[in-house]
Amino acid sequence: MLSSQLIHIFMAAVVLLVPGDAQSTCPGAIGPQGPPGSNGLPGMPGQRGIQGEKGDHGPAGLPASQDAKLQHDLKELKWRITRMESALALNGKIVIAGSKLFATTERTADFDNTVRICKAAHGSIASPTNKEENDAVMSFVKEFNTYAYLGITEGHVPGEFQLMNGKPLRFINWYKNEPQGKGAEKCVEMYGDGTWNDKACDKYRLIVCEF
Ligand SMILES: [Ca+2]
Repeated sequence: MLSSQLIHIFMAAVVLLVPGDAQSTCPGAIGPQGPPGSNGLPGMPGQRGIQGEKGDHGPAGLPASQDAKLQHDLKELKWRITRMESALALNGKIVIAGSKLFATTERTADFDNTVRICKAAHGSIASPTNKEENDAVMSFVKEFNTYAYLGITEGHVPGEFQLMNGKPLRFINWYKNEPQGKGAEKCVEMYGDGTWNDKACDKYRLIVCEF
């Protein structure tokens, strides 16, 4: 009992006698809380995360032949293109011959510019390879009463003409006694009757392109 009292007295003495911080031992009254500080600067961007695993393949699509919507859309597209072609052909804007479609700008140009203009239109200078195609070009020559250059030029051998891609001619329709330029007439023009004549390339002829 006595020892217990002594311990308490000792502990009280320790608390009183051990020097401490003045503020902690003599705290003043707490002042009013200040306003919140302004927001700090944004932090640095975090590091890029690890790439996730590749996902599973989606379900396989139908083959085009069995895709009803795709088939319907194709049918619709074909129908619309056919109508558009028919309307343009009706106005004489285009002439369809087999798989080719011929058109004229209704203007004239020399050979090089005709090639350039047709190419710029994503086509090429008219190069008939059969009678049907030749007749298609002829229809424009007759309509505008102006000869047209063809996509046929003289090769290295005088008198030997070929298609622009270098392939030999499988169809020819030379006018009587043509070609007779003997190397001096490198290009070919079409007359009003559809026949061909070798001619210098710097004349102005009707621009007819094929697509
Ligand atoms: Ca000639």
